[in-house]
Amino acid sequence: MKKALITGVTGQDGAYLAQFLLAKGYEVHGIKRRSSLFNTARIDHIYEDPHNPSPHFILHYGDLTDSSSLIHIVQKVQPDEIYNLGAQSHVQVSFEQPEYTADADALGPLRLLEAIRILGLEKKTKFYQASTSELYGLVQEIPQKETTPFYPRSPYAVAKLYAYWICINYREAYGIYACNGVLFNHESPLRGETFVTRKITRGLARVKVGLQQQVFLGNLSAKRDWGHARDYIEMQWLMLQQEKPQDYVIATGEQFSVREFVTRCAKLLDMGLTWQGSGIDEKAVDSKGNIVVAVDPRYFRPTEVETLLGDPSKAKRELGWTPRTSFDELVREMVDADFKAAQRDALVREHGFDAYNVRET
Ligand code: NDP
Ligand code: GDR
Repeated sequence: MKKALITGVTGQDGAYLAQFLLAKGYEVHGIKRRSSLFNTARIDHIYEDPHNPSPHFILHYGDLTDSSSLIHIVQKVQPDEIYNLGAQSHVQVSFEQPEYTADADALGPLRLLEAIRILGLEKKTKFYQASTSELYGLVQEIPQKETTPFYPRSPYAVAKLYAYWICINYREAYGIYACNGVLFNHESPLRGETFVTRKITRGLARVKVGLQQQVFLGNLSAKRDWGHARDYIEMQWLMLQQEKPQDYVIATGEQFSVREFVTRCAKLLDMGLTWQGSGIDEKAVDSKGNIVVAVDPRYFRPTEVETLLGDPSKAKRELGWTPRTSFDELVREMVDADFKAAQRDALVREHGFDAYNVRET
């Protein structure tokens, strides 16, 4: 039985990947952080009681900023594959916490690669690094592919640039099977609530059921290449099943603006929104004249990534990978999930049980 170790197992991709690897017959180990509240909601459905005599899914406390915890876990697990998905993954937050972001996102992967080396696992343990389209930042070529030059535009992206190169350096210097997946934005109903797609699907669903009145957004003109997380984690696994380690761009090859994402969601929710104004006065208004979506400059970034569009042809050519979920299907799945959640929250509020659990974004 193969053993996989996933950092960031409590996050969006970690949850999908853990379930995928369990279905493939892996023994899956995940690293979770200590938190004052339960932080395992995304993996509760695959949780196994630690009293189980032969568990397939095992969680360990650890942190990417804490070398000793990582070395202990890698030593104990002796994984065949490590998927480094853990990160302070919010671009805007990285401007507020640049040093912590560098510690977790740049030095975290270095600590894991060093753990492999210190424990003499260079020939046993394969390593996947969650690299990102944010590396392209101020784009130098359209669409972006494996050979496109990088121009990172945030502390997050600069930290991920270090991670990208340290992964390649350890591959070349020590013969570790280490790969970068340069993944473009991928979303799902499990997406964190403060990333723009989920903020929109959740926010509009809550407006629809009367739980809130407005959604405030930043740059409506930003364009992204949005895919489904479920499709992208399969590629993370495929990258570690090849003869030689290589880096791949994973994307859909299609892009849409934030404004278009709002329009599609509003249509699915039958909200009849129309756009008015421009710049920071742009808004989406319903048929009664209520402002449902407005711009709040607090969500503008000091340096923005205006447009990203990936070219996944290398992944298609060499690994036979193509995304399965269309943009429309992705939007529908997210809207449906958030509408259901909003209806549940509205019911909870109606019955007076909302003191703690039902909050506005
Ligand atoms: P999430 O933000 O949903 O998950 C991040 C995970 O990392 C969480 O489990 C979080 O734990 C954990 N984490 C954060 N800081 C630490 C730390 N110091 N030590 C250990 N664990 C930590 O991200 P996604 O699942 O969306 O993304 C997975 C990876 O892929 C990230 O590295 C991200 O940067 C990268 N990426 C994501 C893309 C996307 O569009 N989703 C695109 C390209 C790259 P907790 O739950 O406790 O917060
Ligand atoms: P991104 O995702 O920065 O691409 O990073 P995010 O959804 O945060 O932003 C996408 C674009 O939307 C614009 N935007 C807003 N963003 C947020 N979060 N909130 C808003 O209110 C808002 N309004 C407009 C942003 O300015 C941006 O242009 C994600 C993360 O998952 C990274 O970890 C990952 O590496 C990249 O995708 C690829």
